Order: sequence, then C-alpha cells, then structure tokens
Amino acid sequence: MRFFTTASALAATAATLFLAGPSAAASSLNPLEVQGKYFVDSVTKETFWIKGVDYQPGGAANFQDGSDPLSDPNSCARDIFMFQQLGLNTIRIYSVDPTLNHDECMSLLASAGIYLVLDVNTGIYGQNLNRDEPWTTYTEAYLTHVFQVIEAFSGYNNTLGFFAGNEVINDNVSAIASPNYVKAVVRDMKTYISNNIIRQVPVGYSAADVLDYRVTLSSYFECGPDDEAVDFYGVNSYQWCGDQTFNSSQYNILVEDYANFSIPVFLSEFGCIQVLPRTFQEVGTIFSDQMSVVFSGGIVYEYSQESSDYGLVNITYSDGSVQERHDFIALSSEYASATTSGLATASASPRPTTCASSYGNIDGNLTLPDSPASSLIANGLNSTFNRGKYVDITVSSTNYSIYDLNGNQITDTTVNETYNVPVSSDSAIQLTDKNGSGGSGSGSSGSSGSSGSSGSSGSSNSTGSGTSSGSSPSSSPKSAAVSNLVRDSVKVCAAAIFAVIIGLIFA
Ligand SMILES: *[C@@H]1O[C@H](CO)[C@@H](O)[C@H](O)[C@H]1NC(C)=O
Ligand SMILES: *[C@@H]1O[C@H](CO)[C@@H](O)[C@H](O)[C@H]1NC(C)=O
Ligand SMILES: *[C@@H]1O[C@H](CO)[C@@H](O)[C@H](O)[C@H]1NC(C)=O
Ligand SMILES: *[C@@H]1O[C@H](CO)[C@@H](O)[C@H](O)[C@H]1NC(C)=O
Ligand SMILES: *[C@@H]1O[C@H](CO)[C@@H](O)[C@H](O)[C@H]1NC(C)=O
Ligand SMILES: *[C@@H]1O[C@H](CO)[C@@H](O)[C@H](O)[C@H]1NC(C)=O
Ligand SMILES: *[C@@H]1O[C@H](CO)[C@@H](O)[C@H](O)[C@H]1NC(C)=O
Ligand SMILES: *[C@@H]1O[C@H](CO)[C@@H](O)[C@H](O)[C@H]1NC(C)=O
Ligand SMILES: *[C@@H]1O[C@H](CO)[C@@H](O)[C@H](O)[C@H]1NC(C)=O
Ligand SMILES: *[C@@H]1O[C@H](CO)[C@@H](O)[C@H](O)[C@H]1NC(C)=O
Ligand SMILES: CC(=O)N[C@H]1CO[C@H](CO)[C@@H](O)[C@@H]1O
Repeated sequence: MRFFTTASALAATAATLFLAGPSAAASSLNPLEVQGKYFVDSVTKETFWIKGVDYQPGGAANFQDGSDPLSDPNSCARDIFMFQQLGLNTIRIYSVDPTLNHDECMSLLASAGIYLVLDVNTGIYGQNLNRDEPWTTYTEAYLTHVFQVIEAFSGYNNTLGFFAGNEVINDNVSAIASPNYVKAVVRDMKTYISNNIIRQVPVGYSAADVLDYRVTLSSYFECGPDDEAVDFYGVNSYQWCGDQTFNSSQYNILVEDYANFSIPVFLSEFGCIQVLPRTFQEVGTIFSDQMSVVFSGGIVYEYSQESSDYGLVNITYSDGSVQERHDFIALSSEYASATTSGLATASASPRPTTCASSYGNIDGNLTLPDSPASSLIANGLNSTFNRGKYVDITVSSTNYSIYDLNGNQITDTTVNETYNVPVSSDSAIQLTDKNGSGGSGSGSSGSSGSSGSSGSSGSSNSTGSGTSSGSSPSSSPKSAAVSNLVRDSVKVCAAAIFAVIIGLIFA
C-alpha cells in the first residue's frame, strides 16, 4: 500500500514534470532593449528598473589580467547566492579579461535572473583612455581590447549593456580634452556591434556627477546620429547621505535636470558613506513615482569591502569566505520593499539627432576624431576570438563558506535557478558570421565612454601584463546544444515512461 502510493505519486510527479516541461523550459531570461527613455524586456515589453550592485572583488584599481569576477565558478556561485539575498536584478562590473572563459558564471547569473552592465576598460595601460591626453591612447590596440570585450559578452542574453567609459571626464582639464574621444569610442563600439554582432547590445557612458557640466555633458552624449549617441546614461551620485528627503538631498534637482532626457538614465553608482552605517533610505525614493519615471533604478557601490570602505560584504581571500556586513542587511531590506508601478508610460522627448555647436563647460573640440580601427570595425576580430555562450551549470552551490552578520554559517547556499538557460547554438548565432547577414539589430542611440574605475580620476597607467591567460575557445556550440537537448528529453521521457509503467502495474 505504501509502495503503491509512492508509485502513484511518482507517476503523477513524472507526468507533471513531463507536462510542465515545455512551459518551464520557455521561461528563459529575455534580452532587454532600449525603448524611448526606458529599458524594456524585448519579449514581454515590460519596463525594467535596475536594482543593482557594483561588483569587483579586489577593487577596480587593482585589476590584473588572468582572473576576473566572472572567471571562477565557485566564487560566482558564492556571490550570486548573495545577490539573490540582496534582491538584485543587475550587477555592474568595471573590468574583465576578455580572453578568459565566463560561460559558467554568465549562465548562473542568467538562471538567477541577473543582468550585467559591463565596462569595457581596465586600469591596465593600453586598456583605457588617458583622460587628459586621450589622443595618445585612442589607438587600434586599445580598441582591439574594447572589441574583445564586446565579442566575449555579446552572446549572453543577460548582458544588458556596455559602458564605454566611467568618469573619464571628471575635472576641468578632462572636460576640455576628452568628451569627443569618449564619444568616438561609443561610436566605434556601436558601429562594431552593428557590423559584427546580431543583437544591438546597448552602449552607454557612466558619468561623474559634476554640476558644472552635469546637463551639458549628458546632452552632448545624447545628441547626434544614432551611431554616435549613447543608448543609455549612468550617473554616479553620492549626494544622499544619511537621513534626507527628496528635496534635502537635491534628488529633486537631479530629477529635474534629466526630466527631458530621451534615453534611459540610472544611478550607476550610489550609496554615500558620510553617515555610517548606511540605511539606504534613498532606495524608497529612487523607486517611487517621483523618481522612477525619470530614473531607471540604480546600482549601489559596492559589493565587497575594499580600502574605500563601501562594502556590503567582507571577503576573506585566504579561504574564500564571505560575511554579511550591516549594509548588506540594510540594502536587502530596502530593495525587498522597493516596487515600481509596472509599465512606465511617460513619453520620451524625441532624441536630438543633431548636436548644438557648443556645450557649456565642455568647450574643447567636440568633433569626433576618425577611428584608428576602421578595418576591425568593418570586418570584426578574427573568428577565433573567444565568444561567450551559455553552458550547462555545474556549480550552483559554492564550496566557500558564507556567514551572516552574526558570524553564523549559512548552510544552504544553493543559487535559486529561477530561469532556464538554454544551452544551444543561440549565443553563437547572435554573432554574425563576419561576412554573413551582418548585424541588423535595432539601433538605439549611443555615446560616450572611457575607462578607469569609479571614484578615482585620472587615467591609470599601471603596468599590467597585457597578456591574458586561459582563453578557452568555445567548442562547437551547435553540437553541444543538440546533445544537451537530447540528453534532457531522454531524461524526462524515460522518467515519465518508467513512472507510468510502475503506476499502471500497481494501480
Ligand atoms: C521641494 O522643492 C520644490 C522646488 O523644487 C518645491 O516646489 C516643493 O514644495 C518642495 N517640497 C517640499 C516637501 O519641501
Ligand atoms: C523640459 O521640457 C519642458 C517642456 O518643454 C521645459 O519647460 C523644461 O524647461 C525642460 N527642462 C529642462 C531641464 O530642460
Ligand atoms: C569585516 O572586516 C573588517 C576588517 O577586517 C572587520 O573590522 C569587520 O568586523 C568585519 N565585519 C564583519 C561583519 O565581519
Ligand atoms: C572649473 O571650471 C568651472 C567653470 O568652467 C569654474 O567655475 C571652476 O572654478 C573651475 N574649477 C577649477 C578647479 O579650476
Ligand atoms: C577637432 O578635432 C577634429 C578631429 O580630431 C580635427 O579634425 C579638427 O582639426 C580639430 N579642430 C581643431 C580646431 O583643432
Ligand atoms: C585572432 O585574434 C587573436 C586575438 O586578437 C590573435 O591573437 C590571433 O593571432 C588571431 N588569429 C589569426 C589567425 O589571425
Ligand atoms: C572549490 O572547488 C574548486 C574546484 O571546483 C577547488 O579548486 C577549490 O580548491 C575548492 N575550494 C574549497 C575551499 O574547497
Ligand atoms: C526561487 O525563486 C522563485 C521564483 O522567484 C520563488 O518563488 C522561490 O520562492 C525561490 N526559492 C527560494 C528557495 O528562494
Ligand atoms: C536570446 O534571446 C532571444 C530573443 O528572446 C532568443 O530568441 C534566443 O533563443 C535567446 N538565446 C539564448 C541562448 O537564450
Ligand atoms: C604609461 O606607462 C607607459 C609604460 O610604462 C609609458 O610608456 C607611458 O609614457 C605612460 N603614459 C603616461 C601617460 O604616463
Ligand atoms: C573577414 C572577411 O572575410 N572580410 C571580408 C568580408 O567581405 C568584405 C567585402 O564583401 C571584404 O572586404 C572583407 O575582407
């Protein structure tokens, strides 16, 4: 009798699994796209507001090639578990090594429902623009690095967009010298993508919020032909410190200043530390009707505790463990209660397709220089370059220890794989054959870019070895896809048939 019940239950379960299979398989994470001033899900057309955290364990300034935040599946599983506790739908990473394999980490992020906004620069010499003398660093070699990052990440549907630069323009000298070079990088990236990659992954710029040119710089990046203007804009803002209101923080001015912006704008860094511990009181306002009509959410600086003291968690590198800090608890509570009202309906002003002849306080030469990489832009990197694709997830539970604020170890640290991640040739065919159909793709506008990491200005000129390690050329995605499909359906069918037979025998 007991066995009979079990067998029936098994049969029922298997049948459910079998029937539910197709619809469960259908829920994979859709690419986002830019529509007017909002990000929308390209399939459901729902508006998307970013709930994010900046993620660069070790600090962006110390980045070296050879490993990056998405190259080790065990640390990804550890941190993605934590991202889910925080309620995130997006992370931002400042620097990666495009020759490494990011497939498993990007697949796990996608299964957890998390998008990536990725900066294309590093602090390594040759992988960023010198903000004071950008003409010395705007070279084919530099752009090769940028295009490698594009190639490595465009095949993942959860790549939300690329930042061409972070705070490249951050003082009076760079405000004269750099705007047209950053915008040239945006143009080169957008043109590279439209020529060589099927999905027109959006390209943006992340700005230091300097009031002298807050409005003029964003207007300069927003204007012009589609292939030169930015698709979205990030503002790094630390103006809400401690106990404030919409008005006292001057968020009201910030919102007014971008009220007519024609493309998505969001806080690409926020979370002032002048008053500690942080309560993240501003989250409620960012996602309120007052603000969410203009700002598409925000990204808190930053996940790991570094010397700058902005961490949500402590990472102990000797044993790979992480521990929640007070700010982690505060942010997860604020993000959990922040809701937006669904479909945003505010109509966007049309994007200005011609630029003014000058913009206040960025009064250098605003004409874009010709690209030093026009042949690469036309033809793409060679086809042997490391192109990312989704793979079967092998590590969904980290082997590192995770501790809560009180030092108690969290025992179940399995990532909640909410979305199906189709392992298929799809990622590969998101990239055009160099001489195939070419990138159609909906263009949005786009602009700006540069390098460096947040907070610090100045082009860093650290000498990293420019070499990359561990490039793992993808094996044939098509055969992997087919074998995966076969494997899965064999598994499900066999289970169902077995269960039904057992059920019949015992019925
Ligand atoms: C906030 O500032 C605006 C002016 O920008 C003013 O109209 C409004 O009354 C202020 N609100 C509060 C609650 O003080
Ligand atoms: C936004 O547009 C409205 C209506 O055209 C105008 O009154 C307002 O001054 C504009 N705001 C900015 C910051 O340009
Ligand atoms: C995080 O690390 C710092 C410095 O090592 C330490 O002072 C602090 O107590 C740690 N915080 C937690 C919650 O473990
Ligand atoms: C930078 O330029 C602005 C306006 O162009 C000026 O008001 C400010 O004093 C300058 N700052 C410095 C440090 O020179
Ligand atoms: C402005 O920059 C463009 C592109 O680099 C260059 O062709 C032009 O000569 C510059 N104009 C001036 C006045 O320097
Ligand atoms: C392909 O590109 C990579 C990286 O740019 C380079 O190292 C390699 O030599 C190139 N291979 C061919 C066959 O051109
Ligand atoms: C975790 O697993 C990886 C292999 O996947 C291994 O290299 C590493 O040493 C393990 N770390 C711990 C702390 O067990
Ligand atoms: C996993 O995610 C689903 C969908 O968001 C949710 O319903 C479920 O409660 C989550 N499970 C856990 C253990 O968090
Ligand atoms: C990416 O998204 C597109 C559009 O929704 C879909 O057709 C494609 O199958 C997806 N690819 C992968 C690998 O999930
Ligand atoms: C950066 O470092 C390189 C290599 O050491 C050097 O050749 C170059 O002049 C430096 N550039 C700047 C702007 O300091
Ligand atoms: C990589 C490659 O084969 N590029 C070629 C694509 O086609 C154009 C013209 O159709 C050639 O100029 C490129 O060399």
